[in-house]
Amino acid sequence: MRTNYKLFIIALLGLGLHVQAQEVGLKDVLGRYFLVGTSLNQWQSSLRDFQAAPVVEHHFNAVVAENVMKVDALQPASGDFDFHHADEIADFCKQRQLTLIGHCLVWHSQVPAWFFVDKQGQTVGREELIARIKNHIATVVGRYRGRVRGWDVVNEAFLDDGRMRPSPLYNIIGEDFIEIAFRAAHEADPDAELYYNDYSMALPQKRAAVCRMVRRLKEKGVRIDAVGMQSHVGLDYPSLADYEASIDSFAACGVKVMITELDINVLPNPMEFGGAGVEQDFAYQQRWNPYADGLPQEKAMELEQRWLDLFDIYRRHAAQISRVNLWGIADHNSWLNNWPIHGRTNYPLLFDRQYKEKPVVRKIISLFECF
Ligand code: 9MR
Repeated sequence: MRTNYKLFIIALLGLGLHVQAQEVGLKDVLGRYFLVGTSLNQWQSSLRDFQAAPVVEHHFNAVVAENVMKVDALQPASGDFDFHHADEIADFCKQRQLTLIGHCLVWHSQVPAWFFVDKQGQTVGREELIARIKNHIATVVGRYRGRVRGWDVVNEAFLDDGRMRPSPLYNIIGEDFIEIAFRAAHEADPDAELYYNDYSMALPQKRAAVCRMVRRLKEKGVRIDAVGMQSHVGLDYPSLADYEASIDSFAACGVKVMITELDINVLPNPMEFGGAGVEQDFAYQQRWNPYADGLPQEKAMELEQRWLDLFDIYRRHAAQISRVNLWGIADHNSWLNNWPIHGRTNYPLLFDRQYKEKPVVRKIISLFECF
């Protein structure tokens, strides 16, 4: 009887410990090594989607605006800035003591049409475009000085083969636009960290091109603190070896590495698909949307293993990494339900469509607990 009683107490204690362990959030454990972030859409940061905030508070210590700090949101018309939604996310972070990361100052995409044309509708001249970039950066970075820890200054300037992307930025200004943007951001907030951010960063040619750029900026005395590997990955791409090699290469250039937009695409895709270029758009066919009613057990296991493989890399490279950031909280938030094919059901994030954590969250935490 006495033994049974003891066993009962031990079981109760065990249960207590278990419940306590369940309460630890990602940031409580992984946060010992790097920032743990998520992107937020405007419904979440304005609390219209009220389910997101408690998850953010429990699991994350850093936040990025998914869209509201991009050029089209902030300066829809020339000189006409709209900070309403960006201020909302800045307040969201301030109230919860979350680190806010700015995304993004210079990008070829999500730029309003006026930005690259003059009053006659012709391609804008080099000096005028430089002036527009400088003005945008000075205004935006200046406004959030002291509130944004660091900025994705330039986003996606390279093609996957390592050549410069032939965007209006490059075509009109030349590769100098990168240096100009970094210098302008530093001038507007000398304390802000400055990052270069891109996708497909495990590709050797792209990795080499970004390393060359980082070294050149550093030689010229231009501030650059980190390289962001977006990490929109699939179940079987990129290879873990290539991915790890990129972390090592960027770190060897003397910058920190940030995993900035992590998600895992579990859906089959057309052969021609690749990278994360938003211009890709394929017609919907049933065969590209096989898991509309749920992920089969086998796929779920494969997905879980992929998460653990990635987080094991982050664990082993923790000294080189300063932030791991998910691109969204829950599966229904993800852009991957609509890209590169509209209207699919994808499972790319760590929380399900009810904002419930997936079992892999505890496994990731355990991985770092025994570190
Ligand atoms: O997730 C963003 C999606 O809501 C937008 O429609 C899209 C438009 O460009 O941008 C998505 O975020 C992108 C990020 O800003 C830069 N890297 C690629 C991301 C996914 O496209």
